[in-house]
Amino acid sequence: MKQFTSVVDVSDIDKLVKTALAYKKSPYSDKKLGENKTIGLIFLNPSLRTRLSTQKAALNLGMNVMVMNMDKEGWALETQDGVVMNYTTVEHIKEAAAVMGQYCDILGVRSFPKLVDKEEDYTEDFFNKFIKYCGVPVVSLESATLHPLQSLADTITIEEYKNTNVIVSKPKVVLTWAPHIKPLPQAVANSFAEWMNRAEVDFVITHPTGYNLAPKFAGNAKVTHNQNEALRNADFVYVKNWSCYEDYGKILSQDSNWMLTNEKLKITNQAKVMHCLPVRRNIELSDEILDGTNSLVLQQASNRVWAAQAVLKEILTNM
Ligand code: AN0
Ligand code: CP
Repeated sequence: MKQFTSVVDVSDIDKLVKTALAYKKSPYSDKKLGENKTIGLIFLNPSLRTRLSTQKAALNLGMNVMVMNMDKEGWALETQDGVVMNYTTVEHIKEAAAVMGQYCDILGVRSFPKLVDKEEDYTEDFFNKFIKYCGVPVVSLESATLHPLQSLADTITIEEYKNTNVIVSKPKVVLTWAPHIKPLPQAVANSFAEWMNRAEVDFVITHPTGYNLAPKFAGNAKVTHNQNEALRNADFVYVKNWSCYEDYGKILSQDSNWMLTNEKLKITNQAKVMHCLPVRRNIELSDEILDGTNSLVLQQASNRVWAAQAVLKEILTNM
């Protein structure tokens, strides 16, 4: 693997999942692989899980790790070409990314969408420029439109918890929109859809009208605006808020009826409930679900380490 920005960069998803599960059993089996190699983790937005799990994964492989909170500690970055930089930006991404590439063998980058200009976000303008100018392999720590390390961890979690007794039928996986008070990126939902569309699952997306995901990520998933219909016999329910893709970055609904409760879970096949975290309790997901036995949110967060370790292994062995 030369970079990890989308499922499209992965040639063999099953192999990557198996590598991750092997690291879960034996975290230090490749502790020499990353010796004398440095990864830089560059954050333009906040993070808890991505920062710590990717750092831990790199340390397990014997890598040196540098973390930079670019938004708080770096110079304000310019990304447009040909501008006269006489306003707030201090340094151009051309120099900044190239300099980071001098210090690091691999760079991880997190940069959320601005949710203002759909075209700018969906062409991954920032990420593509960063990749072009840094000159080393890049791992997405969540870009404007995708969060592949999260989706790999989610895929691993579903693999671990799916009912292997039912060989004949595929697990039913439902991605349900949930309410939120702020306009959030579509990245987690886009990415989950991108991975589930390639998995051996029956995949359904449910959301209020107006919340369609970009067709290139929703793919051939079944889409319904009837949450109950989607939840019927579900084995996994993935809960996530996203802001509108069509009416870009807008909030059209805050309908609390979309929040998952134990009552709603009754129509499922005792579904496991997933969320990438951070989650706003009793807005996106009820206390009773998060504190109950159906929740897999901690297992997902735990699998972020093994997901990142498998990805870094693939990149290190192809350098
Ligand atoms: C971010 C999002 O929805 O993309 C990060 C999730 C991993 N969440 C928030 O901004 C709350
Ligand atoms: N799920 C996830 O990526 O969490 P952080 O934003 O805390 O990294």
